[in-house]
Amino acid sequence: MTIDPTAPQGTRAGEGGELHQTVDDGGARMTTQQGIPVADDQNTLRQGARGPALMEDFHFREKIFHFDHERIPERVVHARGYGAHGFFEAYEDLSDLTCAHALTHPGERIPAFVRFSTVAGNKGSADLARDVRGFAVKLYTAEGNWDIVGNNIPVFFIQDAMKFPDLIHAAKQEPDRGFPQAQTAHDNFWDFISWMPEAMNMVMWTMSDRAIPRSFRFMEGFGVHTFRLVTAEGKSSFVKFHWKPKQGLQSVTWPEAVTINGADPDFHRRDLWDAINSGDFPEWELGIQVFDEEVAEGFPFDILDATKLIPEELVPVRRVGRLVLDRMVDNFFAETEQVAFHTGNVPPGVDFSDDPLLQGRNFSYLDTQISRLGGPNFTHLPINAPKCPFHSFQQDGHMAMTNPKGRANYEPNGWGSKAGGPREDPERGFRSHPAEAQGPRRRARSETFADHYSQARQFYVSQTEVERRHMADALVFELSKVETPQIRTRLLAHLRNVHEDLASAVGEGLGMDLPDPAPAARETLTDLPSSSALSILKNGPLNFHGRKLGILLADGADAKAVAGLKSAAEDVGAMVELVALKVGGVRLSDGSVLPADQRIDGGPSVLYDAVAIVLSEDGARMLSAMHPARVWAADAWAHGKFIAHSIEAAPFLMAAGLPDAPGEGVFELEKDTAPDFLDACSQLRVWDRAP
Ligand code: HDE
Repeated sequence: MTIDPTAPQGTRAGEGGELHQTVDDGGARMTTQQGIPVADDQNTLRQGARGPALMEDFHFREKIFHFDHERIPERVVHARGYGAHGFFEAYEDLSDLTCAHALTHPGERIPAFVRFSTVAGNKGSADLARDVRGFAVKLYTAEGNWDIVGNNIPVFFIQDAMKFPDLIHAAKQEPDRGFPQAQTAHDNFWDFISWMPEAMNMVMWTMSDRAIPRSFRFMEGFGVHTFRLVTAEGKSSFVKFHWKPKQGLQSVTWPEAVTINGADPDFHRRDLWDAINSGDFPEWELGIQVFDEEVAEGFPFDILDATKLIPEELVPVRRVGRLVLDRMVDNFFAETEQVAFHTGNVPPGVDFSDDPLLQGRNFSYLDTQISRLGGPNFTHLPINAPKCPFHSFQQDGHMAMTNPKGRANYEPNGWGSKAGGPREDPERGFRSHPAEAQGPRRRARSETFADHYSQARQFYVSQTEVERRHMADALVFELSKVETPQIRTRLLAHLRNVHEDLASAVGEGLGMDLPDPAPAARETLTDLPSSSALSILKNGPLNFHGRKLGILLADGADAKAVAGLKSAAEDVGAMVELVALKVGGVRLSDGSVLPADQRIDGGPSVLYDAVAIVLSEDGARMLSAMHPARVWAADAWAHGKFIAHSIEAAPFLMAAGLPDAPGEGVFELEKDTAPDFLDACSQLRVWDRAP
């Protein structure tokens, strides 16, 4: 091993001057953290083969000491997350709206890191909890990091950051019993909500299928708050940020979510990992809704109220750039766990509005890193460090890793332009928009925030029939887990203000009479028009690209049919998994052995967007006698999936409980071609069939 005395501090020897978050140790000589070569990493140093361990064993002590301190506190919310790298590029120069470098240099690729997350569950909880998904984007722009710390839902539960700890306390495990984990289906959450009518719009979203996405790739992202764009001349406009997935929207159903959480708690992580590693890079377009003060005053709601959105029919979403995720992390801890987002990270050209939720967040995101990442130098971690030059007089602290040379550590100083350290830049430096504010200092909620139901109702009426049914089912499920009848009653009273149909469906499902409507803070309920953008089913995919086909096989399956299905699926950019009784695989009709990806109990049909069942007569007979196989097919049918099958598999489908003439969405491979089947699969479900 050579020693490189000039290697910069903070890197392993010989690795150059950049910040490194991962190193390749493959094949290298093992050393202690002090670089002492290790001869034996299997046995502690002891006095005699059966004697006591010795304190002088510095290698053992270092190893155990480090292990003992491997964990850092998980995020207080959004603990479970999954990140990936990529880039953002603007389509056009938006200098008429902003001087932000990222939005004025079309085609320039700006490195990006995105972390998706659930909110309520702990780090080890399951991916398909009914929950909001975090959609946090860090753009490493030429003028500093720009974080859009958003969610997959465009509104929020509360209007004032003061209530955030209460909301989260109520949503997470109850403090005496320590459960339930990663779900809102319990008394404390619904008790809190029942006293907070402002949450009603958000509750509509979380009780919709938006809260059980099929994949991170198939969901939208929203900046939620109103922000500002500011030009070089200081002209400011209001803006809402959107991320529109090119993959189309898709969710699973609740009964599927419940099964997926057991069969593959990492369903969303695995999906992103598989897609990106197979070269199928998910992509979102950055959308902006831009408006000025005058337009804002014409809305029947307040643009500073984060429980409201701006319907796309009122202000269209202009697509101004794209975000592509094309690289998984090298090390989960170094990148996904240590990444620190902050709503306060905005470059020149982007600014805040007076949304009281946003203002509170601007404190919290910096503050929380002190207990999570251990001190103020978390910005030195490579995943958090800007990729543009950065120079400040902030110094010292735990784990300071990038430290300035020289004498000057304050300013103004008289040490000259080079020795005196960094200097302000009045030209390009960040300047806050000089918005004027007035009014007496008091703890108050604006009257303009008081309509709690109109947009909740708008969301409900914008859904398809199927989606409305799912919302009612979700509310019935959640409120049936609530043990205190008064809480359910209070909720029903709010639902009556949202929509009578929804209230009666939920009352019926709970077996409860409807109470009087809750008294509203403001009597006026505006009947806002339905908005297609709010429905998932109206914004589904155009084809089966990026979706997953599960093929159930048994010995004797027709080799040509299997090969035809696989290649047709690959042609449309879908993934294929083979499911069989044994993971070793099946012997096909031509005598070849085809290994399976999943054993039948590890690959239930809920994991797939569509299924095919290719069996010989013998195979059909064998599987008909097997409970897990029958459930596999019965579930696919009950969940409205498209099913293709060999003609010989028909008796098996009947044994699984499918009707004699299964009708729409069921394809016989001898009659319909595999490409026809996959074409039909782009509709994803036959909703009439689902119970
Ligand atoms: Fe967060 N939120 N939040 N939040 N939030 C955090 O910051 C907070 C809110 C969101 O992948 C924490 O670094 C307050 C809205 C995401 O690392 C914390 C309020 C939206 C993530 C925090 C909100 C979000 C967080 C915990 C009310 C959507 C995960 C760890 C005023 C627009 C980021 C951390 C990641 C994380 C505070 C409300 C999105 C404690 C006080 C609204 C995506 O700082």
